[in-house]
Amino acid sequence: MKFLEKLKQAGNSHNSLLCVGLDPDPKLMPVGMTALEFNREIIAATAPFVCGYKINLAFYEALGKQGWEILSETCKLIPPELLSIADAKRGDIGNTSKAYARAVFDELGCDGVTASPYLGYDSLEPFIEYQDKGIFILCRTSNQGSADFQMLKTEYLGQKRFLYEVVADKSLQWNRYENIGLVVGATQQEELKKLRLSYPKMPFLIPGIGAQGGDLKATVENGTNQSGQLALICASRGILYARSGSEFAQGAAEAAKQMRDAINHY
Ligand code: U5P
Repeated sequence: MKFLEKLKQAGNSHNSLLCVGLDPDPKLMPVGMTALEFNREIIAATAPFVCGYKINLAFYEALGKQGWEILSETCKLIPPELLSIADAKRGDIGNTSKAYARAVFDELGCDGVTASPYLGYDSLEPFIEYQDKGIFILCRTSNQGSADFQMLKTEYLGQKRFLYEVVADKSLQWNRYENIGLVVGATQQEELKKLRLSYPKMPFLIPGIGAQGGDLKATVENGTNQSGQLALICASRGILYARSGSEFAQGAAEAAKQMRDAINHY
């Protein structure tokens, strides 16, 4: 199935644009619980309210040698009708990117990946060649330091453009299989609005809701297309750790339902 079709189907399955970030942090999880047990309960509690899960590989690498096993088992727990996006921010010389692509798509079986544009087209091509998978290119990220490079003005096709605008334009040029999307932070509303107007057919992965304080209403208004689609609105800590201790799963379910309903309301 083509990635855009899968995205649409996943959104329709629970009438949701919410994507929960599975970022298990031993400092915030209930004491004595493994990351896999935590993820299992989070997925069971939140699945009815989401279109998918975004799995940041950093939290699994940080678990040491069990990390990959937990990551791989977590991917298998995600219901097949929902999306699994590996937030890996990959990108290296072509030959190395081929190995990165095999890892996230063949080994983990994820539906999508995040990738950095910094090394250029040949660093992304191995991912793009998986025509049914989604590649979300970092365009205007949610963190404060994102302005250091992304907001630099540069000469592009005879005009002064911000670097993030060049990234978006190149991403569109590379989108011959319609499997490329952009990462745009929920803390960057002005750029989110501009990008949506310029790229009405591209999916956007939008992190920064919840702990980072992104504005949910503005995110829906600026980030979705005219039919209210093509946005994956992401929250991790705001859902995973909405309540502490033994009530974490119930807290996550409530937070996810509330966010899904608010998105649909807006
Ligand atoms: N993420 C961002 N901003 C970006 C790209 C990715 O926050 O521009 C990722 C983080 O690495 C983390 C998640 O995995 O999205 C946000 O987590 P939280 O702030 O909702 O807890």
